[in-house]
Amino acid sequence: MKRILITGGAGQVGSYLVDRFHEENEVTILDNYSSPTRKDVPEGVSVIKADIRDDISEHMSNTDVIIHTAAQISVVRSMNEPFFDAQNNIMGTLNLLEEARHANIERFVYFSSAATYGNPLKVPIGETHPQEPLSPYGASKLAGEKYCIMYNKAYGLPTTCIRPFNIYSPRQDPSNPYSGVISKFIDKVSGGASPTIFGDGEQTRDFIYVRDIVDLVDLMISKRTAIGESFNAATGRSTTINELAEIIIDLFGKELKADYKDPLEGDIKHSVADISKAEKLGFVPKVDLRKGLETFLEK
Ligand code: UD2
Repeated sequence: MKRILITGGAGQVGSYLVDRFHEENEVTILDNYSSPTRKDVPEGVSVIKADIRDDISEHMSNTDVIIHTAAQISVVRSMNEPFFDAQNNIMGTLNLLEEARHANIERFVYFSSAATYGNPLKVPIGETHPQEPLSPYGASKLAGEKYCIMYNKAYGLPTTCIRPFNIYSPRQDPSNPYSGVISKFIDKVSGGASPTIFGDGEQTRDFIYVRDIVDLVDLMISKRTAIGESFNAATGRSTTINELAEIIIDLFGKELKADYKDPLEGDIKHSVADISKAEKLGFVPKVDLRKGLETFLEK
């Protein structure tokens, strides 16, 4: 039984972490509820309605583990509002690290992003691949990661960082313009409309179901070897956008053809992770794409 504080606990990833951990642990959500994915709170879970930049020192003495998922998550918004992005993702993270430094924290798990790699020089992308972000979002996530690793080296805070690739879950909101391709395709196809593919559809991504992300976080909390390290969170399998569209159309039993549009400017062609470092920690991605997508039908 640990006392776990989950920042962004009302969000897409945070809410699944709450679900996983709350039965056997004492879980507290810290969220400003600016864009909650889930508004209701599971029984027994406490809520601190606050921003990650607020003074939350009074709560630190009751915390063993911090899982920091709260962030400004939109690449597009970061391009238009880089200060807003940095205030949330850099200053918010630094605030939490400072609070944690003065408390007796067993583990601080930071959600970084595959966006920190920028345009891959080669695939699969291992953790030692250069991190040359192409957006303020990628830069702020990288800054947060650097602070976390530095806090481990300089202050001995037991930090560990996760770099998720393309996460999907039925809780991703398709009406959010910043949502990923899977929620957009599902939204269209389930309503009988053709999915829109940008470019020739031969670009690839490494899609990871949110429950596999939760499994990796669990390992990062329990394994001492995770401290001071960063881990790719992905499946190591690449899927083309054409394949994705086919699977979703098939799953919903529709007779549809994708609608092709011009490629998006700056779109990354191929992205797939080398997950051997996470595998050494004991990570095994369990949900294949089709199985993960089937959970959208149960929604
Ligand atoms: C993901 C992240 C982004 C950033 C980036 C780093 C999401 C939603 N976005 O961008 O935040 O971390 O990785 O590399 O997780 N596409 C279509 N039709 C659509 C929507 C998308 O063809 O209706 C294509 C799009 O052109 C791209 C692929 O699908 O090639 C994936 O798009 P995405 O927006 O889900 O994610 P990505 O990898 O571009």
